[in-house]
Amino acid sequence: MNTLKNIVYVMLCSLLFAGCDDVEFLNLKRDNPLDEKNNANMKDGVALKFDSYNVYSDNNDDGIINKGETIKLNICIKNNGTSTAESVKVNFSTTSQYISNLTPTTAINYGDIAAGSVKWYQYESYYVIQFSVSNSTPANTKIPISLSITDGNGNSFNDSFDVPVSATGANVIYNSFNVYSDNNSDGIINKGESVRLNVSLKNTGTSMAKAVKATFSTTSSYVSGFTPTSQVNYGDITAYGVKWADYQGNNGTYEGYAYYYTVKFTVSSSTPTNTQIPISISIVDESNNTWSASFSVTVE
Ligand SMILES: [Ca+2]
Ligand SMILES: [Ca+2]
Repeated sequence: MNTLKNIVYVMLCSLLFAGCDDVEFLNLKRDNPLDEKNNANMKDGVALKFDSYNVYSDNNDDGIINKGETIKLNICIKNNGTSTAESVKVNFSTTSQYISNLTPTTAINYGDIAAGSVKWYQYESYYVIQFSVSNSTPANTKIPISLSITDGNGNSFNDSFDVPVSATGANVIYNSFNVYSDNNSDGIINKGESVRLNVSLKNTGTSMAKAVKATFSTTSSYVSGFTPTSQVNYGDITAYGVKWADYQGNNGTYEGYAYYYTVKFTVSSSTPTNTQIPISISIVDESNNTWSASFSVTVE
């Protein structure tokens, strides 16, 4: 008899729990942000939150946030409530050590936001905040932006979102050199000559490299008087672009040809024929992106 009693007991329990959906007190409160139906934060029929952002401007104009850039963002706010949010104001801030000069620091007026609607500051292709990203920011760092939102009825809402800092899309490499001058003017590097070379760089990346500088050096024991040892300016190099060095405000080219020189050096008169002279290039842009390149010239 005990066995039968136990079976009946187990069946009754199963029926009770199978019907849990209908038992009010057993239902836990759901919070699924993906269905956008969570009104747990609704106050006076208003529920304000971050919706989306877009990059209005950045230094190299690729719409991607990179280290060393000054960024302007527009930010869209959503009212998930059932009533119009009146006189919405938003204050933006960040705790990121990689961000400086986030402005404005005062609350920004978004005006009224209708129920179920989104609203950009002013208009979508504009900006609401500006900040500088440190040029020491590691790639893939996420910058947290906090929003403190209020409405005209004194209700307040807090939200936040992350903006990613991506590695630069630029990639600068050595492209080519030409002999600008040599002693016997045959355009060939011979032993005992003082040689002046022009050197072009290429950006093989998909984004512009800004304010590129290159430092040239050689370890060859056959070379003396290698100058300059200081940085040479190349200016901005567009995606897929080739550039000769900049000289004193002009871009060092005329109808695509270099008309000045980048480096000069003297080749020892004891240099064996077919000696390779290696030249290293240390490249940096305004955001402290760095690239190493090299090429060699042959003494004939
Ligand atoms: Ca960028
Ligand atoms: Ca020569």
